[in-house]
Amino acid sequence: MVNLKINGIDVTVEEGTSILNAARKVNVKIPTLCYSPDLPPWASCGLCIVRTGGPGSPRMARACTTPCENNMQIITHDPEILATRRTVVELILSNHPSDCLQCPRNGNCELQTLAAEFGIRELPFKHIANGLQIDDSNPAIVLNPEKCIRCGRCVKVCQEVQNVWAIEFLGRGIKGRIASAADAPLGESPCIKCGQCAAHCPVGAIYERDDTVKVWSALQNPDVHPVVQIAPAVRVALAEEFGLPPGTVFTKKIYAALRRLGFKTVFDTNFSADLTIMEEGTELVKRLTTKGSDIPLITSCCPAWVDYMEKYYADMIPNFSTAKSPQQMMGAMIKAYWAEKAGVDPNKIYSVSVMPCTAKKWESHRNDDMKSAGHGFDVDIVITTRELARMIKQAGIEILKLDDEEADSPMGPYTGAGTIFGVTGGVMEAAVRSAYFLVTKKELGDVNFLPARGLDGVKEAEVDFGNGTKIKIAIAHQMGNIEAVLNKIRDARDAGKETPYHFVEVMACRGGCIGGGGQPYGCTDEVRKLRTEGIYKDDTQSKLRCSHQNPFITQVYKEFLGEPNGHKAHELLHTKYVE
Ligand code: HC1
Ligand code: SF4
Repeated sequence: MVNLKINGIDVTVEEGTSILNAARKVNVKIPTLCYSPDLPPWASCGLCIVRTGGPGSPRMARACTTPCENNMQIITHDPEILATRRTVVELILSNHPSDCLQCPRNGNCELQTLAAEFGIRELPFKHIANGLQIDDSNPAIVLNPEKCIRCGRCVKVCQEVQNVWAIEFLGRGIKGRIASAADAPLGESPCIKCGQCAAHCPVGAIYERDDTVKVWSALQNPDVHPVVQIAPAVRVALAEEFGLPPGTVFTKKIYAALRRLGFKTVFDTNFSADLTIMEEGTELVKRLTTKGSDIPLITSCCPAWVDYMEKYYADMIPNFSTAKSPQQMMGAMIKAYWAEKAGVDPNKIYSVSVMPCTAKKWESHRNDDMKSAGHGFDVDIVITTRELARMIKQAGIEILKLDDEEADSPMGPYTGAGTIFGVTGGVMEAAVRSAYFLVTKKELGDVNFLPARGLDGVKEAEVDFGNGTKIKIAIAHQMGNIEAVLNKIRDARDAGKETPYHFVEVMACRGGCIGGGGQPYGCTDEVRKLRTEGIYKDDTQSKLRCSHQNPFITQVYKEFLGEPNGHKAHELLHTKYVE
């Protein structure tokens, strides 16, 4: 351990702890712009300078990259340090547009907050505009290089965390900027639309495509029947936008707020997650029991992962589950099944989904399979958790004061298995709960499948069905962790050896969808853990915890779909992939 003083307060930290994190331990906040707990520190912005030799000492260091040493006397705030930080902020502002009122990050921009905290009223430096154009060629995210402060967070997360390398630094000095690889339009880059760059950008340089105006106009059109679904992970994060802690399970208030916004029918993606388990679980059991099948089966409900696999691992397309994602299954069921049942003209339905994810915007229009009900796209538009929060605020809805409401039937009620889709390992755990039943015709005693849980980048386990069937599984989340798993599968296949896994779950974002690129800002592992706890709380509080037990799932198969993996299910609920 290392002992030091920070502003005169004794601190003991583990060796290797940065001054920045040691200061946080004693509740001293040192300002930063380039630092994110998700990323390796790289001392680019210069805001975190501190004095390391006690009051008045000339020894200065950057707190984010400097490890604590015994007997250090850190001073984090004095007039000279404050003046230096102020100059750093002023220099950044001199090359940054001052249109805060029209900026997508107005009100939650880290630079704006710093400018307010430093009380900056006028700039001592000449303002220099770069004259760079907005790139809105990507279906999920928008890049405004004019607003880039060159903190590097987006580049680091895209390259080092996601291993995609869709964006990079171009130019030097004041001409330096972020751009998509080779300066091509972002829509033509290798970007997989995960939105992690937007989630980590401290300012308005990369943000989700805003589709709220389209939703508002549908809600105001008397000829339209607006229907909405909400994803598993939205319910444990939206409350953060209204001042409640991460992990607050907010489902029934969200249903109520959606009706106040004008949605006539409110469904829950958790229901179609249960449906996905029926389709994917059946597909798994079929592949395990049919000689010559492509094993492992790999999950396909994460669209950023689908995009990645089509771009980089197209030889593994046969291993991909053909089951559509819960979002797309719900879209198809709304227009093909529910419309007729409810006596609503499917051509008048405007189907909105609220997702923690920016890539879902792309998924909804991915190919013609997404028009399976025959009435335009099955999901017309996707908004993120952040966009829904803005809509609720614009409408003046005091969500905290609303009475709880239920979703509509039959595609609202869900089981605990549906809700855990929102965390890494959740699809696997939900599948195991039902696959056990499908294989053995017996219910699992303890449905908690603990090896699937937690933030380890790759989790491996064996599932014993107790009837002689044992399968090996792997769960990977955060794109950068996936290559190792895929290469292991590919190498075994190419060498004609036995597959290392039978079933693999992949989610592009760290922690799964609870850490999605469209979730409220400020997602760290601490936040991920709290949102995850919220998801498991929702699971354990559910009366039914296995998808096959959902009586409304039984109903839709009986009334409409027939058998899991049957003809109608294939038409509506399955898809194809292309190289
Ligand atoms: Fe997800 Fe899924 S869990 S992909 O993470 O399979 O976005 O929440 O909606 O579709 O259900 C996201 C979350 C979500 C789908 C489900
Ligand atoms: Fe990279 Fe994801 Fe951002 Fe695309 S959306 S640029 S893949 S971080």
